[in-house]
Amino acid sequence: MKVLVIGGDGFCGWPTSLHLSSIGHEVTILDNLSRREIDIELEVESLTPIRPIGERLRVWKEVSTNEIGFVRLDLAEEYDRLVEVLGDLQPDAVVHFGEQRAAPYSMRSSAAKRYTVDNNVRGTHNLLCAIVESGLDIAVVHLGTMGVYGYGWSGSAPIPEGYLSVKVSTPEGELDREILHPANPGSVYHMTKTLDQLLFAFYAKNDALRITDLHQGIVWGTQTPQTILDDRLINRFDYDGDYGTVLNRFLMQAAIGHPLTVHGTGGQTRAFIHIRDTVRCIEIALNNPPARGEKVSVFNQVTETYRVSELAELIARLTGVEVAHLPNPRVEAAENDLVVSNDRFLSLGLSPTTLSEGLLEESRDVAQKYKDRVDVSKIIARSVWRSGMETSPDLMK
Ligand code: NAD
Ligand code: USQ
Repeated sequence: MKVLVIGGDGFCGWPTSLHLSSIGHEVTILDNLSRREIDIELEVESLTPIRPIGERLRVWKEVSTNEIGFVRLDLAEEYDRLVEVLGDLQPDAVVHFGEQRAAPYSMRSSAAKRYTVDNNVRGTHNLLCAIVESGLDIAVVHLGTMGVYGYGWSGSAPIPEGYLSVKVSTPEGELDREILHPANPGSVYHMTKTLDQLLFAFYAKNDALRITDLHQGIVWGTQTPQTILDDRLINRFDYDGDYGTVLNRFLMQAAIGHPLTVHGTGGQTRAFIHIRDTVRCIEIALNNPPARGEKVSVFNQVTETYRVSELAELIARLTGVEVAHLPNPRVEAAENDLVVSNDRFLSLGLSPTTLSEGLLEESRDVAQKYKDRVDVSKIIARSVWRSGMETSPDLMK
């Protein structure tokens, strides 16, 4: 299959591109390298020393003999070139990772909020519009987020995969309906993913585009069987307060003896997935696209759920590092339960990589190896989400 991987230089996109290339797909990466520019803006670098994209691709060719193409293009800004690229490459599928993906970054300033909306919503719309203009039958696999559902909305009922069955009372009796699960984003970033969902629903209905939306949990880990083949293929590892996600941050903090930065009581429950399972899920999604004319196919791309405090206790027990309870800079419920249905990937053969202590050690070793690269001043999250107005806790559910 010919696959265009948008955002293929990023944390999920790079290992996915290598995985797809290693199993015989013809891969081209499209990326504007904005994530590398944001590192410069934030004056922080990936904990792991990632190589320039050209070198990454040369090394992959040396190691695997497979070639991956590269197009530097801004999905949100360069519509006409995008149409040309689709026409030239004629891909069978596009995997869309190309968005600003950090919730704290999206909340740090008005400029960051506006950039996140402009970049993410325009980018997704440009892609859908360009596919229609190309006249090609290109399947889309998009990386969405568990955060579109909100947390704890449905109590102990599992969050379904995208759609909710509801009963509508009418004077003639009850109607059975299936609706998109209500959206309840917790940040401007998460809000852009809920807007993406509407764009997908419209283009599936109006133009019969074949679209899969993967509602992914928090990704942890660093290496996959391909990125580990050569140091120059190493994946990125974000640890700073804006881009670092909770489990990888805790692993890095443990490696340097920094108290684990739990926000509040750590009562927030979130869904997780290892990067090795992310790449496998994309492969499964590519192999199982919806048919033309079908509704958007939604998968919950998660393997486990944990409370933040549980993760901190586990890592503290393994490493002896202290746990710090910091004031929560975010506007989020102090505690929530989370039960998620992930039957679709399991039924298609995903065998989940659970958070066994062995894998935690592997990630801890990466953090240990590169700990001299840590800038300690970048660890604490500085993006404060509160505008001073108190909201009702009920709105957080
Ligand atoms: P990342 O920031 O590491 O990678 C995103 C890539 O997209 C970067 O290389 C960036 O340069 C590129 N990009 C951004 N805007 C672009 C544009 N306008 N044109 C072209 N390229 C552009 O992020 P990631 O962690 O790899 O996440 C990838 C996707 O998966 C995102 O959409 C994110 O929302 C989703 N996701 C990530 C996680 C996670 O824990 N990392 C969890 C759930 C969902
Ligand atoms: N948290 C801490 N301490 C930290 C960092 C985070 O207690 O040092 C807490 C946060 O307050 C939050 C939880 O951990 O309650 C998760 O935070 P996170 O930064 O790991 O994850 P989040 O902001 O939700 O975003 C990440 C990715 C995003 C993806 C999302 C999946 O950056 O791209 O969409 O995970 S999900 O959370 O399932 O929506």
